[in-house]
Amino acid sequence: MIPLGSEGPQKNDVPVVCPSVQSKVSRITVAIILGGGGGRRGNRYSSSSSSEEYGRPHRPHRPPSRPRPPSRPPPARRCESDWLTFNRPQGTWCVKVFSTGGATRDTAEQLCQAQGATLTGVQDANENMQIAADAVRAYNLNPMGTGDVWLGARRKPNCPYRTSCAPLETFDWTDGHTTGNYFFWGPSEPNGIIWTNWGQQNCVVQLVSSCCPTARYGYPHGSLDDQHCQNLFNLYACGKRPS
Ligand SMILES: [Ca+2]
Repeated sequence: MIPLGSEGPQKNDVPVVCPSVQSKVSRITVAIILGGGGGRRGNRYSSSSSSEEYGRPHRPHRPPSRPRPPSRPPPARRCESDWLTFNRPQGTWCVKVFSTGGATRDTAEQLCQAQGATLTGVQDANENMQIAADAVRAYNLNPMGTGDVWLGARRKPNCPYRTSCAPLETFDWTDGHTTGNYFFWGPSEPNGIIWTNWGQQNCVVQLVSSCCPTARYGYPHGSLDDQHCQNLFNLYACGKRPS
């Protein structure tokens, strides 16, 4: 019999032990394996030498490592309290309608940019009606004008005339955030009226009424109209990501 541990087994050596010792060693070996080893993993000698054999205290078994809980995502940024909050698939979007003394589409865009925003697009029907309601709020603060609200849209270059493209394919949203082609056009819009000096109606307004289900031209409250970008209107809708 080779005393256990008297000389470390060499590679390919098979230790010879008596059955009783072998049984005890086997139990210890199993316990070590089941307990995770508690020592140097990969040491081929660790299972054949026993601390019990030599009276050394057991090294405490290291508890199995627990999976770390997933890290919490950063808290969602919120829109300012007086801006509408839209939870779009592509992220949160904040919108507010403002009133001014009369602005072209480009001037309205500059007014939005002065607030870190841009003229907003409309993602869906819910947004469309919430923006219309906010436009009525803004209108009631300064009740004058026609109830036209500048939005962020441009006629596609390949759709210069009314018959060039289908109504839902005629304009692009310009805010860099709105996706899709939800355009709640008024009847017969976008009609692409061409004026000699102003050219095509390359921009878009939303028509709102502070009193009635119908707005200008008898169009439904909240419906859209293509307009000449040079026109002057009092309302404009800004959009931005939360800051
Ligand atoms: Ca029009």
